Amino acid sequence: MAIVSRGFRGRREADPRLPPGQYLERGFPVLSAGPTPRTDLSTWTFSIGGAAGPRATWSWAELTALPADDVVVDIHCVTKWTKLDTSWRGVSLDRLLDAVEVADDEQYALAHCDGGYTTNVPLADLRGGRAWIAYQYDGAPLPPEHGGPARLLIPHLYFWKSAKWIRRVDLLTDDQWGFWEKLGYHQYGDPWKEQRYWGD
Ligand SMILES: Nc1nc2c(c(=O)[nH]1)N[C@H]1C(S)=C(S)[C@@H](COP(=O)(O)O)O[C@H]1N2
Ligand SMILES: [Mo]
Repeated sequence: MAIVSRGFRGRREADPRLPPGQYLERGFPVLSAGPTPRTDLSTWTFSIGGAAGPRATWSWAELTALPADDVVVDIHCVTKWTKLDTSWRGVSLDRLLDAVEVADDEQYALAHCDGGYTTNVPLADLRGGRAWIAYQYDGAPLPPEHGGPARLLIPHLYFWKSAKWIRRVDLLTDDQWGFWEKLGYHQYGDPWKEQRYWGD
């Protein structure tokens, strides 16, 4: 409207790709709850399993030999930064889940990482071309501080769900909360609904 000055309007104009409460970040902040673990690629494995143990395990060579996707996505951290058009290469969880038997009542997943970090996500959110085990960022091996050798990438949820240094995903019959979820972060974490903390 005419009474709104150009400067005021300029600051208030919302980028449609920015979820509520988020600001644009051009750098790539590092957020880690502990030290950066280092794992030898010759012994590194990634597994999908359940309460009774692993059902499928891939070595580094096996994982990186699988057909991979190149994805360009926006990422949203609960500390309010959003980074647009980040580019990754990784194996889709759809492909990896195809290799294991999943019981009908296993509707939850809990990701486990080197260093002990965990995060929970409904199994459905790992399917549908929405989640990857990512091992490249911007055309180069994923740097250790950003989760290399490999991390979970689930860009439609707040970035704490994108577990760095991922080693295992367990399929569970009940929703077991992960590291930040137990400390007050929302159990689901949809940035478009601003599900930051318990009760949001
Ligand atoms: N293993 C592990 N994964 C993690 C974290 C962590 O501390 N440990 N931090 C989470 C949080 S809160 C965010 S915002 C992103 C940060 O990823 P980045 O450091 O690559 O920006 O990683 C997520 N994954
Ligand atoms: Mo975060």
